This record gives sequence, C-alpha cells and structure tokens, in this order.
Amino acid sequence: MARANEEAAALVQELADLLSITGGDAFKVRAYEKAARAIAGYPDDISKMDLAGLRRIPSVGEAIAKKLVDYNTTGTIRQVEELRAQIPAGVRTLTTIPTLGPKKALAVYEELGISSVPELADAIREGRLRGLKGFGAKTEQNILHGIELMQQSGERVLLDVAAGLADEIVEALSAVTGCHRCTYAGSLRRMRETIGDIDVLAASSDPRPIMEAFTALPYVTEVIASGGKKTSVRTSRGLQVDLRVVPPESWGAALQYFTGSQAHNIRTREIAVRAGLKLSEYGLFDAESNELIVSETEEEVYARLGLPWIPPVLREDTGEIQAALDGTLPRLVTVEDLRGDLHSHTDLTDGTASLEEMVEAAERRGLEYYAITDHAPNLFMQRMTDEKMLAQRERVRALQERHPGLTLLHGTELNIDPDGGVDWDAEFLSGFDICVASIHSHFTQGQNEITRRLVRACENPHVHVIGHPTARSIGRRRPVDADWDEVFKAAARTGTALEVDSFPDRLDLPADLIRRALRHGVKFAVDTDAHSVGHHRNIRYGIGTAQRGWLTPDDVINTWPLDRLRAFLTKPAR
Ligand code: DGT
Ligand code: CA
Ligand code: CA
Ligand code: ZN
Repeated sequence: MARANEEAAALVQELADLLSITGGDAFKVRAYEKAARAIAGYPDDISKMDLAGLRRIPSVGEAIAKKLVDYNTTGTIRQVEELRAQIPAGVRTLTTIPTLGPKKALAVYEELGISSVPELADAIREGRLRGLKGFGAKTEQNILHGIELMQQSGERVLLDVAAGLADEIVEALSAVTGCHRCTYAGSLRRMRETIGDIDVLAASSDPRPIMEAFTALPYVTEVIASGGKKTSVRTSRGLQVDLRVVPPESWGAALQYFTGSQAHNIRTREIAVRAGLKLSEYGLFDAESNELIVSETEEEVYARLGLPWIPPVLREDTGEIQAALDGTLPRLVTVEDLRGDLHSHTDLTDGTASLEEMVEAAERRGLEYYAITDHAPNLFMQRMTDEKMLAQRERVRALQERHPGLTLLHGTELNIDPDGGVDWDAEFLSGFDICVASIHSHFTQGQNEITRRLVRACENPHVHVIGHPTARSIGRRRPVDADWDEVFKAAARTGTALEVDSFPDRLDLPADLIRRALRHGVKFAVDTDAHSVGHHRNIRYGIGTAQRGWLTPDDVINTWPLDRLRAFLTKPAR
C-alpha cells in the first residue's frame, strides 16, 4: 500500500473518531470510516492524484476529496488538527482502549477528570466508576480487559504493517551496488501474527554502501546503533529495523540463524553439535578445525544437519524437527494452490468497491471461482433486505456472461445469533450457492453458550463455512470463549469448513487452533473477506497463517476443483 494512502486513511479514521467523541452525526462518522477503508485499500498512490482523481475513489465524495487535497499539500487535514486541539489528549488516549467507546471516554473525563489509562484502571479498582450512568460491573470488567489487551499488544505491530515496510526496504537495499542478496528474516519470515521488529539480512563483501543506503532511507527517523556488521534504526511508525550484512559464503547459515525462532535454533544447534559442527550467526563451522563450511543456501545448512529444508512458517519447535527427521513434513498450501475465494463484500453492504470491480480483481488473481457474500439483514447497520439480495443475484448472473473463465457464486455472510440461528429461513437460504456464517455480536457469552451457538451453526444444512470463527480482533477484542474441540468435532461431522480469514487484524482461525482442528479432520477455507480491491492482496497473510497451522492443499476447500467444491457445498443430510 502506498504510504500516503495509509497515512491519509489514518487521518480520516481519526476524524471519524474525533467526531464521534464530540457527538457528531453518526452517519457522517460512518461515511468517514468507510472512506478511510476505501483510501487504505485503493490501489493507486493518492499523493499523485488531483481532486477529480480523488473523487473517483469509491466512498469518497467532494468533501472528503477536498480533505485529501489538503493532506496532499500540507501533510495533514486541517479539521483533524482543529478537533485535536479541542479534545484533551487524555480523552483521545482513553478512546484507544479497545473496549471503551468515545462516549464513555468523554463521560469519565467530564465526570471524574480522568485523562489517562492508568488513572482509569485505578478508578475502576477503587470503585469510583460505580454509580456513573452506563457503567455496570460488566462494563468495568470489559474496560479492564481492554486495558490488558492494549498492554499485551504493546509495541508489536500487525503483519501487514511490517510486511509493507520490509518489502520496501528489501527492494531499496537490493538495488545497492555490491548487494549480492537481501531478504527479511525473523518473525516476519515465519509469518507470526504480530511483529516485534523487522530483521533484514543482506549478503555482500562490502557492507558499507548498504549500511549507508539503509540509514538514508526516507522513513528512518533515528539510528539506534550502527556498526560494520549490524545497524538498527527506528522508522516513522516507531518500528525498529535491524540490518545485518554478512559475507556471501555465510548467507545460508546467517539466514537460518536470523529467521529463528530461537526455540527452533536451539534444536538445530544441538543437532549440529552432535554432528561435530558449530552453527552460529557467523556461519556453519567444523567444531574441531573451526573451518567455515561454505553454506550459501539454507538448504545446504539443513542438509549438513541431515535434515530436509524446513519452511520458515514451521520453525517454532512444535514438532517440525521430528517431522523433518521422519520425512513427514507437510506439503504446505500456497497462494498459487488457491482456485477460489469464498468470502467477499461489495458496496451493497460495507464494501467499498462495486460488484464489477471486485469480480475484476478476482479475475486478475487468476481465480477459477469467486463468491460474493454480502452481509445478511440482522447486521442492521448494513440495511440488507430480501429484495436487495435477490436483485444482486440477478446482477451476478448477468455479470457471469462477461466472465466465462471465472465462475461466480452468489452467497451471503450470515449472522450467528445468540442462540445459534441465522438470518433467513431454509427456503431463502437454499437460493444461495454458498453461505458463510459468522459471529458479529454477543461476543462475551459464556463458554457453553458460545460452543452451542457454533455447533448449531455447523449443524445448519445451509451453512457451509464458519467465518472468522473466534471473532477476535488482534490487540482489540479477545477470541470468543468456546470449547473448541467440541466445535471442531461438529465441523468435521457436519462437513462445515472453518475459515482462515486473511485480514491482518483477524487471522482467524489462529494457527494453533487450525492445527488442533486439523486433528479432528476439519476442512478449511482460506479467504480474503475483501471489502475493497486492495484487500485481495491480504491473501498472503491468510496463507501464512494456514501454513503455520500445517495445512496442505487437500485440507483447504478453495484449492479444490469446482466440482469437488460443489459436492462439499451439498451437505450430507443428517
Ligand atoms: P520478534 O522480533 O519479537 O517479532 O521476534 P523474532 O523472532 O524476529 O526475534 P528477534 O528479532 O529478537 O530475533 C530474530 C531472530 O534471531 C530470532 O528469531 C532468532 C535469532 N536470535 C536472536 N537472538 C537469539 C539468541 O539469543 N539465541 C538464538 N538461538 N537465536 C537468537
Ligand atoms: Ca524480529
Ligand atoms: Ca531483531
Ligand atoms: Zn465478511
């Protein structure tokens, strides 16, 4: 994503937040939120666009386009600056607590003068919020939990933020003369769901020009440490990046070392010791002679240890070494294996691109089938009706004529209600090619209720996929509390797939639960849940998560040929 799009989207989102703190018109707030998503997901760099061009971004009208022109010329949006000045910084900090809405933030500030997160936590523990309108015991618990979540996520960033920056850095450094190789390592290469810092590795016999190019990058704000072998910087987003430059003959060993995880490395080092070798960040050596064993690739390093190459996503010391020794490493699913996407939205609900644009984007991905699954009526904000849904189906059928190579499936994303029911009756549901069903409300029900809810959704013969099953939002909302083994058993028994949602703040199911579900024989759908054209690119994060869950192509229903998928979508009667 272009940096300007990301920054402008953040400003427009902030504008929405500030407006809602000041009690602004709810529809205007929603319009800004929608525009922010559209800007973030827009494929072209907005800093190079004029007013007329900006107006062509979906969900961006005249007023917002003018604010973007303001951003392009001044680097900020005046109205945001004005509102920032009106609202105490403390209140704005309070609104960053995931479970505290703007109204409540303003209330604790105005009633109790609380303007920081620790003050609020203390006030709750001392019972000072009791009696305040709208603050019951449950609200207090939720706020405390929100504070906890915020502290846990700490300084770590989501996968897409780190990946976007790392891609740019690797591209820039690869172009430096004498740079033999360059890539990112660390948790990002292992596709962990959040990233503490970015580790970049380059191979060259002359590190200096690479180090210089690195510290001169436009978004570097601070050089934390610099030396001949390693330089660390902080970027404008507060994220740290470590760069190491190694001689080309040590590349394989260095890449293996800096990819980690630390737990995996401890295991590989033990194996090296037993083989009379020494494996470190400096290379692979003969333990006796201390002679460097040339290892230009990771494959050579693993081969010297008597192992096949192990994909980075598996390097967490959770059984991958034993599987490598036994020759039972999984053949992991890849982006190229996907034939379809089974979850997407258009501007009929909260998407920002038209049906036609989303279908074109799916076609550019080279997909063979594509499901449009706009929200069902019980998500009231989306204002879906039977008529609108049926009219969309007609449009999908007509559009199919123009896309002979891409089979369009007309679906919906249903809402699993507190009792496990969904939006429509069986007759209406049977008109869809595919139904995804997700939890969008009542996230805090107890374990028995959530479990029953998800099991009942699996048992519905018209529900094919459970969307983002834990409903978590990384760093913002905890996963729902279910007896997951019961849910997985129900999904396997009823032939209901579980989704791996590719949104960087969802990655849902998470990898550890994927692996647990796999043992029950569950099938999966790795989807984008795209709400804009740009969201199609998120698929790499969903696939990364699926890989961390050890999934093979056969486990993922949207790698299957269409006829096999269709057979799966006809659930067995029971
Ligand atoms: P992060 O940055 O917290 O998301 O996680 P990583 O895994 O990227 O950790 P980081 O940046 O501290 O180090 C990158 C890799 O370097 C790590 O995965 C393994 C390797 N490494 C760093 N320190 C040590 C160490 O003390 N021992 C071993 N065996 N490996 C280390
Ligand atoms: Ca790291
Ligand atoms: Ca690091
Ligand atoms: Zn969705």
